[in-house]
Amino acid sequence: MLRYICMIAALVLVAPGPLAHAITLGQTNDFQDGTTQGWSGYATAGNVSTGGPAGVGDRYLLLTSSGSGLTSELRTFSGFVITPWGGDYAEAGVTAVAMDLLNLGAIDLEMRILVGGNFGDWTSNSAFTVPADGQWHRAVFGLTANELVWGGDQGGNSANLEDALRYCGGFHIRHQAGEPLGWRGTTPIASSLGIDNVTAVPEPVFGMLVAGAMLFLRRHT
Ligand SMILES: [Ca+2]
Repeated sequence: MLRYICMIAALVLVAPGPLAHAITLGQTNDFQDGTTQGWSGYATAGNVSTGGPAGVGDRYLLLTSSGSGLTSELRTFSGFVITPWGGDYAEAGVTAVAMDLLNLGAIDLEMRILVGGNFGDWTSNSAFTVPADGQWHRAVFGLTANELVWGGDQGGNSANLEDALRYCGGFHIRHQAGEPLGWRGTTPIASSLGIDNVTAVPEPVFGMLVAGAMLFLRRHT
């Protein structure tokens, strides 16, 4: 029996799961398949059939939190090992993650992302405020050293952003008020949040540089 367990363990260790599901530039979760597309945890997650940013028939992910217990936070994550939001952000050229957010609660939400893994947790330095106005808002969360700060709560691991982005094991989207906190930092709240079109993108400045370079090449070739 032990031999079979070892064989299975060896297969798991060499399986190309993380690579097969690693992040790629441009990947999007639009929730049009009627599922939560792998997002779960901390809040009740469901798929709403209509009312996304594009209106009728545009599905989206709905998080509902109670403020206590297992659903205390407006927070969801895609992780840990086999996830399309894990892997090597640097190699993929992903420098930001954009998404549409809808606050269905009574108070404004302070949204951040958190990149977690064996190299510490990095979270948005500044929160993106989603007003309690029942409208969709487009947020872009940068992944550069100016935009992420170390959570500092993964005891024993190094605060190395470069490594964290090369070996991301879990990607979180959450309401976290006040100063930026790590994985264990929580902001309990009873509220609801819609999420749609979560997209891995280059930051606008990078996109402008690429567009400028293409224009230059067109004019000079
Ligand atoms: Ca959608």
